[in-house]
Amino acid sequence: MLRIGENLNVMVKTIGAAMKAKDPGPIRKLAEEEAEKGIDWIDINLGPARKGGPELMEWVVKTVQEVAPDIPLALDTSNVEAVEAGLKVHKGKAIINSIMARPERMEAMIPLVKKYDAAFIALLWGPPGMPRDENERSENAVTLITAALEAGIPPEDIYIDPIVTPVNTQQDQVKSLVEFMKMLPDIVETMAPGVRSTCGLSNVSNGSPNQLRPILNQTYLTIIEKYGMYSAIVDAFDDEIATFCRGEKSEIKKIINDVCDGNDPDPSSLSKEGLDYMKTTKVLLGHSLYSDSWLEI
Ligand code: THG
Repeated sequence: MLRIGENLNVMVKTIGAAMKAKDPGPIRKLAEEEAEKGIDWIDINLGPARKGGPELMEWVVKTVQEVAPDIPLALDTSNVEAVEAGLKVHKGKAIINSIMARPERMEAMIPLVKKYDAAFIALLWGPPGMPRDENERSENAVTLITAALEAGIPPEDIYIDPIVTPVNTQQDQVKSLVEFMKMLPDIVETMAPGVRSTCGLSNVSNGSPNQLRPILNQTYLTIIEKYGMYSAIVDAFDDEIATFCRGEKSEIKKIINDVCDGNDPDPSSLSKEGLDYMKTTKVLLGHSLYSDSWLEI
């Protein structure tokens, strides 16, 4: 699974301050460190960037590409002018993060994808907001893929993001995303073979106890990878998640995959660690109810 590094974020104190002061030091350092970690894209998250968004995006893109020229960037802001300012100076194929399935967002941003030969993350957020289930996710995916194809965007430049939600408050949505991933290959095969996918992985563990976030993230990554997830927005410095993304951890992945296939391993054959991954898989698939103490049950 390919990785988009989430760390270059205006919400991070040192980075937000460096952006405000146009101090390139901390931004260069973080970009170099993400590059050393072998990240596939660096996400540049400016948030809404209402004031000075275009100049800021232009400056950050140039600053990052000076030290990490071989890594493409994901331009993450709701400010359309800032996205275009970034695309203008970006070298290589940028990804716009993201375009929602809303007419005004698609009309403003899909032409930019075409004009700058970029890619884009198709966020399955519809006109009424968050999709309620896998069927609404499918509708929004069809809307976005249709609009992109009409604009002449190649399928390989479309990354479907089914929207990961926290399991502690929206367990049904976590399951519905998995159901959607099972449906996505049919949509892609009939409409546009080559369409890819991505997601903000750590959303799944937002609000869960800190020491339990890694096992939730790792297990969910393995489940959605089984159903075809192509890439994920992750912490570039989480070496364990990187190990999972590189295709290692095959023993743990086998336990998770077996549970997904309905072939639950015999609990008495598993180590404590193996049992924890089995329990976590059941919670993420909605087979057992989430609580902060799910591993102790
Ligand atoms: N899909 C797409 N883009 C996205 C998201 C998504 N961009 C934003 C977000 N979700 C992914 N990016 C981040 C960036 C930073 C952090 C998490 C996700 C982060 N998290 C800390 C944590 O998880 O502990 C701190 C959180 C906090 O302070 O609240 O830093 O889903 N297309």
